[in-house]
Amino acid sequence: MIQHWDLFLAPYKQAINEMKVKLKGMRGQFKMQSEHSPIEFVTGRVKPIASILDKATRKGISLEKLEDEMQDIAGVRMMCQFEDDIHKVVELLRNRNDFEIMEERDYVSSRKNSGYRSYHVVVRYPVQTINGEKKILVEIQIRTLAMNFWATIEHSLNYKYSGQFPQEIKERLVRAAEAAYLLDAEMSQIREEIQEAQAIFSRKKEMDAD
Ligand code: 0O2
Ligand code: 0O2
Repeated sequence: MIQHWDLFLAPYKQAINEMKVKLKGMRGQFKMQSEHSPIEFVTGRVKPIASILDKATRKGISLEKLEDEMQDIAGVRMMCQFEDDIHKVVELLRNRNDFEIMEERDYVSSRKNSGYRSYHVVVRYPVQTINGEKKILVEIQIRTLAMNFWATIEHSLNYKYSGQFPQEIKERLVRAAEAAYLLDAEMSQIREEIQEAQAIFSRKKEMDAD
């Protein structure tokens, strides 16, 4: 039994704070080089105790095993403008050596039945404490702004209906997820066309200068 939640959750809080600084730092580096940043913004949270207990009951995880078996007590979210950026962010994470990737779950290429799309990377992040190093599981969710819009609203409706959506709402949410998917696809296409136009324009400028 966990007697002191504050003590148990302290390294998770530290991990989130440190990771947010590091991941936001990557965005800063892209900006400094005047490059498009595949990272739009980063958020993080430690799961509230009530949600930890709910999930433990739902998944049959005993409290002694929370540390090893609940992967999202610490959660970081990275939002991207374009779907392509998600893969760039995953690659950036794979190339880092300040944490170890344990698992990847790709709900971008195969969405969940609910309509949920996102790329999940579970890492083991070492936190330095006064009692030595402690490795913490952190779930990083990487998604576009459109995927995040859908997930945020679906998540809040979930609370209202306690996860038991009427069939009609379920179908509408799947249709809304499809609309978010089309929005991402359209934005990517517009972006490609702008990039092509820019490339043609700069080639023309170079030729005119010769
Ligand atoms: P709720 O209930 O969703 O409203 P800062 O240090 O100022 O940059 P701050 O204030 O610590 O940031 O918050 P941050 O990091 O910007 O965002 C925390 C938010 O993360 C939460 O807000 C949620 O919107 C979001 N979040 C919720 N669930 C998850 C999750 O599973 N994983 C991740 N990574 N983020 C989540 P609230 O107000 O805590 O919660
Ligand atoms: P929170 O803090 O309320 O967001 P499970 O929890 O059984 O679905 P598992 O195996 O723990 O699944 O991992 P999964 O599905 O890869 O990731 C779980 C987290 O992904 C959820 O955390 C959500 O943040 C997000 N997620 C997964 N499916 C959906 C979905 O259909 N809709 C939305 N909005 N988010 C989803 P929690 O536990 O719900 O916590």
